[in-house]
Amino acid sequence: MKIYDFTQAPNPRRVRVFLAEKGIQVPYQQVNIATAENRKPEFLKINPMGGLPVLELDDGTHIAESVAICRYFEGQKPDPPLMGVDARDRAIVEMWNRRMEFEIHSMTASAFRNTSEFFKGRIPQVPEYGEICKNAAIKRLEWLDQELANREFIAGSRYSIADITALIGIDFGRVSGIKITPEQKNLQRWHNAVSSRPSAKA
Ligand SMILES: N[C@@H](CCC(=O)N[C@@H](CS)C(=O)NCC(=O)O)C(=O)O
Repeated sequence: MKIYDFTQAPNPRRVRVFLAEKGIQVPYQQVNIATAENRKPEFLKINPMGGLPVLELDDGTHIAESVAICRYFEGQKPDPPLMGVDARDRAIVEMWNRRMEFEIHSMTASAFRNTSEFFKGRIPQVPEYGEICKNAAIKRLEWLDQELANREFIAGSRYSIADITALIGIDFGRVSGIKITPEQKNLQRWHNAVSSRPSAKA
C-alpha cells in the first residue's frame, strides 16, 4: 500500500492530517505537481484525472478523491471516529464536510488557480473569476465565524473530517490574501485549537 502525494498541495494534506489523527502510517510517494509529473502518461494510468492524492492498495486498486481515501481508512480503523458515529451524526459530518469543500476549500483553491503565477500558462486562468472566488471565501469566513459561536468544532462537539477540510481550505487561502480577521474571534479560537493538534503538521 502507498499514497501518491505532493506535500505542498492542499488535497493530499487532507489525507495526511486524517491519517495522523487515526494514527495510521502509510508510505508516501511524491509526485511533483510543479513539474507536471502528475500529468505524464505513467501517472495518468494510475489516475486518469491527474489529481493527487491517490491511494494504491496492495491488490493494485487505485482510489483517488481525498474523501474516498479517508472513507477507506475510516472503515479500516473506525477509532477515533472522524466521519460520524451513527446515522444522524454521519449525515451531519457529511453536510459540514461538503459545505467546507464547496464553500471554503474550493473557493480558496479556485482563487489561487485563477490568479497565481504558479498556474500561469499551465491551465486556462480567468482572473476575474479568481477574484469572485476570493471575495466569496472572505464572506464564507464571516459566516463560519458566526457558526462557531455556539460549538467547539465545525460539525459539533467532536473533531471530524469537516475540521480537516476547513483548516486546509483556510490555510491555503493565505497565499491568495484570504485570512481570518482579528474580529473573527470564534473562527480564530477554532483555528488555534485545530492548528495546535499534532496532526496539523502532517
Ligand atoms: N477532488 C480531488 C481533487 C484532487 C486535486 O485536484 N488535487 C490537486 C492538488 S490539491 C492536484 O492534483 N492538482 C494538480 C493538477 O490538477 O494538475 C480530491 O479531493 O482529491
